[in-house]
Amino acid sequence: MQQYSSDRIRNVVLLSQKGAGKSSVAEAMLFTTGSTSRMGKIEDGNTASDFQPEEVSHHTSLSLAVLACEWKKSKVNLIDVPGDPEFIGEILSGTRVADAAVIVIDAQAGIEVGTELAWKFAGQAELPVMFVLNRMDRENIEFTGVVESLREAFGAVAAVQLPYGSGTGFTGVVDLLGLKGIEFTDTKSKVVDCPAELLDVASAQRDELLDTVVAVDDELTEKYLEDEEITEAEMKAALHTGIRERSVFPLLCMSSTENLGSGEVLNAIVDLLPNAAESLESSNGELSALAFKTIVDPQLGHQTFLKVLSGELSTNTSTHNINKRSDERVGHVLCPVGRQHAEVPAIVAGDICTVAKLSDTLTGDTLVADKNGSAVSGIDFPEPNMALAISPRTKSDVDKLGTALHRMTEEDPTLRVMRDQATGETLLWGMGDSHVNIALEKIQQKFGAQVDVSPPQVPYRETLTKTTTAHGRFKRQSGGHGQFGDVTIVLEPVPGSGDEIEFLDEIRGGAISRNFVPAVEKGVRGAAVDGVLAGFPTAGFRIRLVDGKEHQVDSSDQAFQLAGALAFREGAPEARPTLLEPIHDFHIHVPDAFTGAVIGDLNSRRGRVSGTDQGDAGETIITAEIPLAEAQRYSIDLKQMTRGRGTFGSVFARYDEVPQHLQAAVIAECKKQEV
Ligand SMILES: Nc1nc2c(ncn2[C@@H]2O[C@H](COP(=O)(O)OP(=O)(O)OP(=O)(O)O)[C@@H](O)[C@H]2O)c(=O)[nH]1
Ligand SMILES: [Mg+2]
Repeated sequence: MQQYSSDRIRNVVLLSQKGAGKSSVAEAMLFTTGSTSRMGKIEDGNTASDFQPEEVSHHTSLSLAVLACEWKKSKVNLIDVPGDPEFIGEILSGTRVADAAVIVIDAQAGIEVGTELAWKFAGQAELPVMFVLNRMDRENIEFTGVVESLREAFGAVAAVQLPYGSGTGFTGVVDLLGLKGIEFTDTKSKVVDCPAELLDVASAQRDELLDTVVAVDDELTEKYLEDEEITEAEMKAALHTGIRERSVFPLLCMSSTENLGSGEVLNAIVDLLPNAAESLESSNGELSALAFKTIVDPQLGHQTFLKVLSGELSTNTSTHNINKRSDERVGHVLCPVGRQHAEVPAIVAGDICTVAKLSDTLTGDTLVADKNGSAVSGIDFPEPNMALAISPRTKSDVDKLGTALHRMTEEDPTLRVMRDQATGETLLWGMGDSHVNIALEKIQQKFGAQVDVSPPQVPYRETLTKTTTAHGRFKRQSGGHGQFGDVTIVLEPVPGSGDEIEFLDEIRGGAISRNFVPAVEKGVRGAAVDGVLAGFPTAGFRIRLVDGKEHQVDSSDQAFQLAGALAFREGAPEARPTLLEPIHDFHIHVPDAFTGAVIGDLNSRRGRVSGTDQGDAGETIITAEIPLAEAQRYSIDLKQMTRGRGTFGSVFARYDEVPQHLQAAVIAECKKQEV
């Protein structure tokens, strides 16, 4: 691959509803540009983009892929990401390093949930947008209708092409900028006169396009109003400006699987979308490169995707990871085309490459020339919101699972592994059921670790609600030395003290020696770990040690510890023990239309809505408290309720009493599991 200057580079992220055709669009473009010698198919599992085993078996993209190709003396880095929003980590990495987004639309389906999300992701990253109406090889496509609905939803969408027709009729397009026909022949295209039968419609559409385009530039508006001729070059220049400013969004047509129109879309990417030089974050000549994706290959080791944001990155360079404060040696600099790589001597600011075997660098880190460099803003990944408890099936799976989890969390910042201190479970957290299930599949298939999976246990607690005096005596006479300890304690509820257990030594007159007191405390606290209701830790109370007896010879720490434990076990059932459950604060973002349904559902989950606010356009933010026991599957349920449009985050708030009428069921369930 040749070397390109920044102004000859385009970084384009492909976004869409899952399955609209992003990877197929990229595949067609690779073939058209000559990067590949044959076109792969999603169904055959041989596309350049979806090469990971899970992508091949599921016929879908699960991981970001960069596909570099050369077109019209420029380099186009196509960044193909999954359409499934649960793989948001990949999507956010892609939008962070792209300079523009191509939103692919299934021409037959029109605007789908994923199209709205794609628009949102592009907007959040302030990316210029180009729409590509894909699947034009399907029959009966209502081109004008789709364009109208896009305009209604997204504003100044400007069709720069008019398709000859759809299905077998999609044999060419009218280029509305030049008002000429472009016929597709054998995957190449031929410029012809605009077909006579389309001339009227095409002229009317060109006028509409002109209306949108001239609005970008005051001088052009004036010319237009004075009926002066506006040239194709002037239109292109104004379009370019409008696209950069996100005030115009061009639209083109293609069929990726038939490879019709991909050359025209590539032309538009090169001619209309901003180049990397226009999008540089810094004009500083010093090296700074952002790691935006990490692949950990069992054989090849770490492979890091970098976008050079300023300066230049050459092969065999010493760099410094400013986040980790460690030196990193960059060996070969490679331009990725899916799993293939072309080696280059260096890449310039604005370009993307991969490098192998960095030791400390992970996604989000910045590499700079030396210690004086500064970090660029990384990627803001959301917190995962769904967990499953996992455990190795056999001893031989323990190490394999450990390796798998370590590598997979390095690769995917939205995947987390945490040990729940309260339940002792290992929890695998992800962005939803598909995300977590794909991770489980990788654990088993890629790393060969068999795991058992279950919903996470709710870390219930117990507490005491009535002050009770309890007595514990431990006495054993066996041969020589005996064991003796005798204590009286008062168990006193301390509402609102959370997981605290307070201990007060109120022994007066030396009923038991000072040095046995810590043993009593240890005994009571130890017994409280297994609550008397259902075995959950008991807390939120005070232990007052008020009396006791000791034996001159037979008393020991051990005997007093056991006496303390016995006193707790005797007293706690009398102290009206009750069950507590974790309550989480939820922030739920839903389109306005779903607010009622989501709030209704919260009520059925014992949720308490504390407020509703207006979020981004057309979106409501609901804040609510929900008991964790009712929200374990919320990510799946919210997705269903809102047809994939809702998102949420949650944090632990506090423990609350489980309503009395529900306690018996929880206790029975725990007893069943113990058996
Ligand atoms: N008829 C027709 N089918 C297409 C076209 N483009 C893609 N497909 C099919 O649509 C399906 C999904 O295509 P992909 O390229 O995987 O779509 P994607 O947007 O990358 O999907 P995700 O990665 O899952 O989000 C595949 O079965 C493709 O063969 C097209 O232009 N015409
Ligand atoms: Mg794909």
